[in-house]
Amino acid sequence: MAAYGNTGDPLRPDNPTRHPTLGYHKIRGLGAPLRMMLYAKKQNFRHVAYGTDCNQKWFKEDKELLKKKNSCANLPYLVDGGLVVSQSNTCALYLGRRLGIDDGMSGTYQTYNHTVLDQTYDLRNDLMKVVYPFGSTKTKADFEAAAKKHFERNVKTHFTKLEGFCIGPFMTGVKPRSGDFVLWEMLDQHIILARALDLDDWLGECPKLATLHSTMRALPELADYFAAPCYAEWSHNSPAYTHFTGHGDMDQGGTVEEDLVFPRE
Ligand SMILES: N[C@@H](CCC(=O)N[C@@H](CS)C(=O)NCC(=O)O)C(=O)O
Repeated sequence: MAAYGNTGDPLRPDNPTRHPTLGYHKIRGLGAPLRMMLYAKKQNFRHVAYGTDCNQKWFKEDKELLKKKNSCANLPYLVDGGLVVSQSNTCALYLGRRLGIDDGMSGTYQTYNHTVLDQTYDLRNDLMKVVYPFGSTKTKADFEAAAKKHFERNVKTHFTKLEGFCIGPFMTGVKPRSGDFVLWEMLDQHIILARALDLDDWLGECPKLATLHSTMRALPELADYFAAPCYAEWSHNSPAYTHFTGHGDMDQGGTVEEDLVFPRE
């Protein structure tokens, strides 16, 4: 079913730039670490962020085009030439290789990095049951109690595991790897959520994770990313459904399509 190989960009057959495209909802969510990686490496890219017109623009239009190349097409996705990549952790590993972020890791460290991605995904899945009404947290009235329980149980468990797994200052040592970008987003969302609800974020118990978060936040190569609307202004979760956007009630607005071209040093 999959049409592997470099057979032309399905979204933009006449794409003259050869820049990869990153597509995701117009929220932070699973797309944020991938944006961070592209910004960190000053990789020019076409940024597609589906907004309130997502049903038309993603489900009826772009998804149908991408499915012809990759039946697993989903949000987030990357299109790089004729290659369509989906599943957020696969996208992170793809960019890790494509951008050199994961270069030079031995097989052992690649395996550790993969563990970081999967452990972080377990944390993310637990968080989703709290911030969206699709699980047991049906209403906004249930949200605060559910979040408190989430920090006391899930966050404590996942952070403790990750703290024990962290070499420092980043998860597998001196350089931030793909797993660090994905973990950073989850740490940051939890810090902001804890602050909003006046809860303990557990980072006091996890000094290595706290250092990882603050070290990455201070990296000069990420300054543009932290100033960009996709980090500073967009909702953590889909505003139409979530109990927590990170910015109060907000209007997501329509789809954004932009070519991000970074100045060359
Ligand atoms: N396990 C997948 C989950 C992907 C997923 O659930 N994507 C959601 C947004 S977070 C979506 O709206 N997908 C669009 C679709 O189903 O076409 C991943 O990590 O990428």
